[in-house]
Amino acid sequence: MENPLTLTQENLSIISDRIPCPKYDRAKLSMGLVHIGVGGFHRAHQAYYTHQLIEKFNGSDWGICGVGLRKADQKIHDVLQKQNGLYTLIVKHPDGTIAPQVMGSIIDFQLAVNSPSSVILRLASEETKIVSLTITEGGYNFKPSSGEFDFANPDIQHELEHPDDPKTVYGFLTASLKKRRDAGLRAFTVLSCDNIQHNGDMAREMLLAFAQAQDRELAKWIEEEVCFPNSMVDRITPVTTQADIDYLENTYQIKDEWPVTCEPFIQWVIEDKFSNGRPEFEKVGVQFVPDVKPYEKMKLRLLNAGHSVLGILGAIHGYPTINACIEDHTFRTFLRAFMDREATPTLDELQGIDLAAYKDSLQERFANPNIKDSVSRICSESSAKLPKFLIETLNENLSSNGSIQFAALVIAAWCYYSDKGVDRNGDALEIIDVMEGELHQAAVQTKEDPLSFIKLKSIFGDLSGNQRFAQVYTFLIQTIYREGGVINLMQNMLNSGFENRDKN
Ligand code: CS2
Repeated sequence: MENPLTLTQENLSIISDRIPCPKYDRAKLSMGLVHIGVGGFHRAHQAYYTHQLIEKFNGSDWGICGVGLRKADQKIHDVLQKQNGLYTLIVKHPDGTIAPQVMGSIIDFQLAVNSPSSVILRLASEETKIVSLTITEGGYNFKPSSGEFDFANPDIQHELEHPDDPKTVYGFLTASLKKRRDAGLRAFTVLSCDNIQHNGDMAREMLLAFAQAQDRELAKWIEEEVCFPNSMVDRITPVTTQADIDYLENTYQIKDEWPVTCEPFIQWVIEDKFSNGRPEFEKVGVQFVPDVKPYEKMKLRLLNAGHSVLGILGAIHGYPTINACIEDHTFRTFLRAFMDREATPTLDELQGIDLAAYKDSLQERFANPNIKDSVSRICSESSAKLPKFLIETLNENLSSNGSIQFAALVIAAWCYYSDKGVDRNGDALEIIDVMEGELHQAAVQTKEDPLSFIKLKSIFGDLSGNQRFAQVYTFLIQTIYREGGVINLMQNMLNSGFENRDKN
């Protein structure tokens, strides 16, 4: 048995006898990319594409400097520092094949809370051409129901008054863009990679709102100089488990403290508008298009919403993973009915895409038995996700008098989930949401007022005032509380027992 080796640059030549490792000289890479928010997704997606580009097409200008803005990023900072930015990407195929590979594209990592000034300098450096973001749906600092920038956030207040002591992404972007302007450098591109429709437009709108309040002249420069391409990103990346870490050590004698696992599927569609050059990502399969909007809407409303449909209903029902949900005929059929009857009618025309095949492929991806994507990951931060993934679809169907019952059931189930905090077997649910307290408070009042949950305006807007929705929702929520579950309702809906009730 070989010696377990810690994944570091020094050990790479030995490790490369065990699994594929970077073949390029990492010391020679420039840091053209700075990425804010280095989670599992970034490491399975953008950093993977970048690794491929560097390795196969000599994209040596595009090494990545990771940046963490939150205290919680300390752990990834420490691990990546210790491992010289190296980590293992473990691709898990549906047939059971497992393909681990060491990624080398991240060459530095900086933690903003430790040293805000060095993060500003990195962003302001001439070497930096693109600043990409995965800061989560909640990180954009907009009010979910109105879409306006939330100036009440104390961190935003702080950085408006202290531009040299930024806290949020907006403070860091303005502080560094100001330095670039003053030094006569070109602006970088801001490339959002979050699951938000029109993510680039959103980043632009929010950054400009902030910059206008901080420094009007600078805001004008940003408006003219910075490009914010919209992009659609896709790769299912479950939370890393101890079993993944053990697998590498037991099978390959590699000690990697934080590998990433993912499915084989990967997709990135980006609008081709950049302020300061870009990697030739098309060489490694990225699609550059003039308008990404139809693609992102399709992905958010089918894949992400589909995940939430399964995750929330599955959590209450006691399923731990998305593939366990999909194996259940009722869940699988319910998901398809939601996609066909409620999500699809709201999509724009998609040239060259066979939607039926896309939906089939989602079902297959969700069914991958080796991914074991936990429903708790999917349900995490639902207060930021559902307004984007599900509620917009629901509102459009209310306007067009389309079907609403499938989405309404998910929202009613989310209320029950937030109230009870246990599944149907009485086992505690792992609820991760910044609004957990407010959601619980609103949900526990359901018995007195069936609409109490959907009166949370910051999430649902005026939904409780919509008579048709209120009627459907009241019926559903009362049935869930009476029956202590969702499965009968799901079956009834599929047998069309409820379909007609849903029409005005
Ligand atoms: C998931 C996404 O956050 C979620 O709930 O739907 O993380 C999803 O797995 C990715 O967007 C896949 O590309």
